[in-house]
Order: sequence, then structure tokens, then C-alpha cells
Amino acid sequence: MSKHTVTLPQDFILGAASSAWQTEGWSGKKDGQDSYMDLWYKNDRHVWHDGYGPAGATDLFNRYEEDVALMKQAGLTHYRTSINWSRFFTDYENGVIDEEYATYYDRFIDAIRAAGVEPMICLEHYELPAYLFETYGGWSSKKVVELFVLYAEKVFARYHHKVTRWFTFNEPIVVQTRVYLDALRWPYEQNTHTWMQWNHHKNLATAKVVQLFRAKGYQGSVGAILNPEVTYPRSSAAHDVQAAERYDLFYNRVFLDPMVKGEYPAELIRLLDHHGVKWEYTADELAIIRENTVDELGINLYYPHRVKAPSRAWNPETPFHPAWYYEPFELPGRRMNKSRGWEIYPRIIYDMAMRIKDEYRNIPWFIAESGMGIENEGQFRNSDGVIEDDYRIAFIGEHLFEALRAREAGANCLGYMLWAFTDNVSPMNAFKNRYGLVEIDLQHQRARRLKKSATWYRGVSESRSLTL
Ligand code: BGP
Repeated sequence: MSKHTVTLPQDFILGAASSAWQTEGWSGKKDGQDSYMDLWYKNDRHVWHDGYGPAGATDLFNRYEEDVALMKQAGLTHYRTSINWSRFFTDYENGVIDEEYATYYDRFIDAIRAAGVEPMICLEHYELPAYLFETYGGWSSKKVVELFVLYAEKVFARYHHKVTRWFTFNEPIVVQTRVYLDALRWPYEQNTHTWMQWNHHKNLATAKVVQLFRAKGYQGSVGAILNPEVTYPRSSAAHDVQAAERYDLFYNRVFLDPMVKGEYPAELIRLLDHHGVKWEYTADELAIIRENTVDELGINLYYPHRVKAPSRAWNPETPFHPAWYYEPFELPGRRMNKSRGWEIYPRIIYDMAMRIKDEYRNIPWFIAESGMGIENEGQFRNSDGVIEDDYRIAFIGEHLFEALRAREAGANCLGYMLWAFTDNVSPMNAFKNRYGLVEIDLQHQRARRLKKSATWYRGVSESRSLTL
């Protein structure tokens, strides 16, 4: 195939993402400062990988200066991470800041900015305080919505002059789906009512934080990082198309619509009622959601979702699950990332871009995560000790190309962020699959080493051109 080169617009974001709990480690963490993820890892030892997990993570808390220097070497224009809600306070109910943790954060943000990289901050990347989970049932409670707004208020007051792009949640649907729909995570309880209540309270919390930010008159924007899955039906037959539409309704539009259009899809409400799913909401809450839609979106896009009509009837005596309406479908001959079990299909980026353009008022958005988790990357190390991750370079190139193509076609796509900047802790498998531009060598005191992809990324960032 002949090579061709495409140009990146000067203002196009070329960044990388991570989160607090997946990188910082537990040094300096005080009793009572566990997050929901810490709680889960403490209750399920099997998710640790060879004894490694969030306790040590990448030890960012102690090594952020080193990592910021590497951000420059990898050519990042932007870096996205979260602040850890569970560690930001010593008293969540009264908003008493943990000065030791906040000082670490002050310095980390200052260092990122001093390196000429723009920080983008998410208020929650699964770091719901375990105390609020245990005391109030987490996002089941309206009290937690209030406490999240208090947290946002304190964070904005401290950092609004240093950070201008804020996001409420990363993938707000994930925790309650794993816990209350699929009962895959501790405490393994299937409860569709609770699932929908969490969804609603996260939508409400986002709207309230947007309202607060605007009322204070801060410069900048508030958005959310969502993970709508580009969903393709097996065929154009009506029953397969309906399966894809229902999937889209329950997992994608349940956040996209309220956050961008200000309301839940009527069809979603109808189906929830039909299945007796009870969730509490008031007219006032719906009005807050309507009047405070987000400024921009980050979208995490990893793989396509393919579905077909369900092949069996579900037992109506069991709690309703959206999977009553669809079944997964594996495309014959699909390209796979075998380590993670995810299909590779770069076209998802273009298709999502066109959907946002046509159905979601062409709101500004960027790819907030895209990436490739690979097992045993050490096998690709060359004689200089560098991991030659050509598969990652090809993956980024193909996905970035789709983003640039969409932008040419009128999409308001602001940029591309790789997951992840460094290798880090994955929710389901700790350090098994490696995602980073930068290797974390666990066997050698977590030494940092740029992978081949990092040098390549810097080349793309500096030359503003991509050759495929
Ligand atoms: C996203 C999350 C990240 C990250 C990534 C990779 O859903 O926002 O936190 O972990 O997925 O997935 P995994 O770690 O499960 O391989």
C-alpha cells in the first residue's frame, strides 16, 4: 500500500489520559480515605496481578515530576487525569480538605503547566469515597449528589485559575452497570432500580456542577467523559435493528441525551416504566438537567459493539435487565486485540463523530480515550531495552486518521487522547494489560521507559503530520 500523509490542525489536541486511582498509589493515604475501587480491590484479591494493584499503582504520588518530564518527551499537548475525591477530604460531609493530598495536587498541576502541557481534570474516575458508598449506598442517595457539588465547589475554588477544562465523571455508567446490572463486582447484587437511580443522580450531579461553575463566573468549560458504544446491528432486519436501538437507549442515550439535549429519551422512560423499574426523580430535578447541559464532551472509544436480536425469552420473574433486548454478535473475520478480547475497528471514530454532528448539536468533543492493552509487552523489548510497540503505533495511526477524516467532514472533533500515558492499573486486571506510551517496569522499582510509540507520538505532535 502506498503511504500517504495527513495534516493535523495546529490546535488539534494530541494528548494522553489516566486517572488518579490507577496511578497515584496509596502512599500518604489516610485511614478512611478508600475509594469504591480500593474497597473492591480489598474485597477481591483475585483482581490483583502478581500481587500488584492500586496500592503501589505507578507511585505517581511520589514520582509525578519524573512523569511530567516524560509528558514533554512524548510530545503531549494535553494531559487528562482525575482528582481523587476519596483523598481530597478528611471529612466528606463538611468538605474539610486534606492539605497533604491537595498540596501534592497543587504541585502536580503546576508542574504540568510549567511543562507547557494543558491539564484537563475529571472530578470522578470511579473514586467515589468508600465511606459514602457504605454510609449512603453511594449514588443511590441524593445526599451524595449534594456532597459531590460541595466537592466540586472546593476543587473549583482552589484550581479555577490553573485549570479551565473540567469534567464531572469518567464513564459514569460503568460502576453501577458492573455492580448492579451484571453483578460482576463487589457486593454482587443485581438491582435494576439502583442502577437507574445511580444513572439519574450522576446526570443530576453533572447539571448541578455545570450550574455552580456558571454561577461563580469561572472561565472555562464543564463537560463529562462518556463511553457511548458505537452499536451496529447484525443485519438490517427490523429485529436486529431494534436490538441495536434498545442497546443504544439503555447504555448510550441514558447519559448522552440528558447531558447534551437536557432530557431523557421518552422511549427510555416508557420502557423503564413498562418493566417496573422504579427510580425517584422530581420535576425540579428534570428542570435542572434541562437548563444546565454540558459545554463539551470527551468520548472514550475502544471497540465497536455489535448486537443481534435475542435468541431466547427472558424469565419475567427475574429483575429486568436491558439484555432482554439484545445479544452480542461477533462479526466473522473481525480484527481482534486478543489480549483484551476487543475488536479493532477504527471506523467507530468517524461514525461517532457523524452522529454527534447530526444528532447532538455538533457539540465540541474529543476522543478522551482510545488505546490498546497488551499482555507481556516485555517480549517486544529490543537490545537497547526499548519496547517496540509497532502494533500500538499502527493502532493510534489508524484511529487518529479517522478523527482527522471526520473533522474534514465537519465534525467538531477537537483532538485525540491515548489511553494511557503510562502503564497503569486496569479495573479488571491490574497490570496485566499494558496501555502506556511509557513503560512502568514493576520488577525494577517501577522504572519509567519511553516505548517506541512515545517517540513516534512526539514526532506526530511536533510535525503536525501523520503518515500512514
Ligand atoms: C476505560 C476506563 C479506564 C481504563 C480503560 C481500559 O473504560 O476509563 O479507566 O482502564 O477503560 O480498560 P481496561 O483497563 O479494563 O483494560
